[in-house]
Order: sequence, then C-alpha cells, then structure tokens
Amino acid sequence: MKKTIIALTVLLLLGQNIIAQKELSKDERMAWWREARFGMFIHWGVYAVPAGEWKGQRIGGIGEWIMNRGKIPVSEYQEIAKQFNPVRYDPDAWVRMAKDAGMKYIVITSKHHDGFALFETKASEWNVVDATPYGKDLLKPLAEACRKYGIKLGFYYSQAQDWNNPGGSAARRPAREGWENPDSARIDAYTKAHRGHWDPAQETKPFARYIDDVAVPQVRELLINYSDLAVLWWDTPTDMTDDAATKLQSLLSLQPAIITNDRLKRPNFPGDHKTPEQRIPNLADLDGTDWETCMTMNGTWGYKYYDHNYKTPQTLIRNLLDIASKGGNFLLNVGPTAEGEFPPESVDILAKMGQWMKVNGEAVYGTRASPWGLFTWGRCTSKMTPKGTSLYFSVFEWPADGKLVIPGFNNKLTSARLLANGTKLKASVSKAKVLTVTLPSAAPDPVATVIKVDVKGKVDGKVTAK
Ligand code: FHN
Repeated sequence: MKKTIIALTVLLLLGQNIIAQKELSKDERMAWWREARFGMFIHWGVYAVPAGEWKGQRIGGIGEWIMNRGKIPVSEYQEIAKQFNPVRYDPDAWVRMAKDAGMKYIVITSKHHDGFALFETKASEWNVVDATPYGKDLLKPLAEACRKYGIKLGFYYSQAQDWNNPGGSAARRPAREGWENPDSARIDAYTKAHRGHWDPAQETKPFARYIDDVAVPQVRELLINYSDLAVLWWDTPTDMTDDAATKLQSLLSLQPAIITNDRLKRPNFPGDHKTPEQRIPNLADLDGTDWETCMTMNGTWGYKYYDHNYKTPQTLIRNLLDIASKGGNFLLNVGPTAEGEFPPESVDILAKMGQWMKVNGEAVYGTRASPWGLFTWGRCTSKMTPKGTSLYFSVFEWPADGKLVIPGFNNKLTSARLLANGTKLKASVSKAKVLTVTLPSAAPDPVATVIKVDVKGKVDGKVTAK
C-alpha cells in the first residue's frame, strides 16, 4: 500500500514536471542565468585530505586527480575518507562569501571522478555519510543556505569517470604525470590494456551496470532531494554511450527549469551552454550559443596545500568584464580544505571582487555583449533600457590624453557619467560619428573604471572580431 502511494506520488510529480517543462522555453529557463553572469564553482571531496601529496611525493597536476595521477589503489584511496571530517564547514559563510563577491549561483561537485558522493545516497557506500567520520550530507545545508540568500544552486556530477565505483570509466593518463614512479612502464602497460584503469577492483562490473547501479540512481537522488536545482553540470564523457546519456538526460524532466552544460556526451547531447575551460574564447569562436568560462583562481580545482599561484583580483575582474563583453558567464572556482574552509587567498580574492562589483555590478549583470567587440583600452557591455541603451565602457588602460574615443557611434547621446559616483563627464559625437568622452586626469579605479554612456535607441556598432 505504502509503495503504491509513493509510486503514485512520483508519477504525479513527474506528470506535473513534464507539463511544466513543456511550458518553459529555453529562453525562459536561461533567463536568470543570462542575467547572473557570475557564479562560483566549488571542487570539494576527500582529495582535499592528501591536498596534492601522497606518501611524501608531491603529485603533479590538478589536486582532484591525485588518485589517477598517483595511481593510488582503490582500497588505499578509500582509507582517506576516514580522515575527511570537515568540522569547520560553514555553508552559510560559503554562500555569504559568494554573494558578497557578487556571484549569483554556485555549482558544487556532488561527485567528482573519484566517485565520492558529498551527499547521502543509497546507490553506493562511497559517500560522506557512510564512509567518513563526519557522517552527514554536505549538500543539504548548502542548499538551505542558497535558498536563504537567494543564490541559485547547481550540482556538478561526473557521470562517466568514476575511479572507485566499479564499472566507472577512467581517462588514461601516463603514470609519470603524477611523479617519477619507477614502476611507470608496468603501470602504463596495465592502463593501456584496461581502458585507463589501474586497479582490478575498478573493473568488476561493466560500464552499463555502473550507469544503472550508480549514476542513474544518484542523479535521480540529486534531482529529487534538494528542491529547486538550477544546474546539472556534467563532466568528462569518457566512454559515454548514447544509451547511458539518454537515461541520464531523461531524468532532467524531474526539474523542469534545470539548465545543463555540453559535457554529457559529445556531440549529440549539446545541452544548453558551452563550457570553455581555463580560457576565454575569441569573438570569432562564438556562434550565438550560450557559454560559460570556468576557471581556477590558482592552478588547481581541488585543494592543494602548496599551490599559492593565485591570479590577482585585477586579472579576475578584468576576465569577468572580458567575458561579459562577449556575452558569456564566468564560473570561478574555489577548492576548500578538508576541514571545510576556503583557502585564505580565495577569501581575499572574493572580497576584493565583491568590493568592485558592489560599485560596478551594473556593468555586468543582465548585460549583453559589446556592440563594438573589443577595445585596446578595455571592454564594453550594453543593456537595453526603457529609454534606449546604456553602454558601459570599462577602462583598463587610462588614455594618456584623457580622451575616450569610440568611432562608429550612430546614436543620439543622452549622458556620460562615471558609474561609481555618477559624476557627469563632458562628451560629444562628431559629424564623423565619433564619440569623445573627456575623462578625469587619472584613473579613479586602476582595476577598471566604468564610464556609463546612455543613448537613445538600439545600438548597432561595428563588431571587430579578435
Ligand atoms: O577533469 C575535470 C577537472 O578535474 C575539473 O573538474 C574540470 C572543471 O571543468 N573538468 C574536468 C576537465 O575538463
């Protein structure tokens, strides 16, 4: 009887969702995402315990790949979970840091390639509740904090690669990528013969069974148990089949408004947006599809205790402006420690980006690409207003002659001001359609000073692809 009631409820919910999904166009689903422009990526898992070092060896490459790069056997890797006890985890503080940085959404690794689930799951014991002393679902309180602060939440899920749950795939990487392992030749011969796997325990099931036993039920749990899920972020479709991708894709109807990326299976499951990684595309590469650049603050996604090679807040703010000027989103990564804290450098970067965004966020949120492409001295974003168009010129290199010059300016000028404090600036448009704005002698903000120019009508600049 109980089972029948549950089944009927699920069917009812599914039915409602399918009807609701039909009602939502892609534009409707993407509306908040296109407005948001800036989000936080979080890579967190048991790999934060070794934090880039295994048995006294610093393992090369990104921290969350330590098991693969170091060719750590399954049973040894699973011992790490016994030390994963993030008692300093404060999801409220995490979400506040994201919000104060000006970010509008968070995407967290619910399960990365090591297969470890940060959530309670019935599909595998390799999860935070069953395998760690911490023993509690880490995503539930994060979802609550996101709701509290009005931040959208998305889950990253490694659908194909899974180095611990049997049958998961493994991208083949040379043993020497990890460290100068004297056993490299033997290991490499083994991984070659075993589709990238290095431990027989990884191959006690076929891939299709891993999909049915782990990936499908876990994705269903993620879609059902955390109320409104904004994004499902697939990653590395190694060995993916159409059958597996179809099963996973069809689950998305459980969240009618969900947005997904282009990494479920290539090329026939394109999702809603592209995902250039660690790079900002050139204008010439863009084809009108929505896109989001994901990027690390230092050289790793998952925490490595010795990677202090952080980008400056200036670089990251300018990256955000570069991305917005080309019509994309910026998903900037934080790799928390095993104790559950953001590295101090990340905290500092987030705070500094937040200070800038508090004053200048209008030049980013809800903007569209530059009508003119790129400028040598900075970037431009635009926004339609009830009276015309607002143009936001973010100046990185302050002109020596104090004049901002924009050729190909076909609209009637309404006003030019410093966005930061509203100071009016002298501006005129010549007969040759060149806008000239007279600037203060020194840059008020050396990171990026935004000049807001309002004009009548829609702006059709001449885009120069670079
Ligand atoms: O292999 C992963 C990597 O660890 C990280 O998660 C990035 C983030 O986009 N995605 C994969 C590489 O493309």
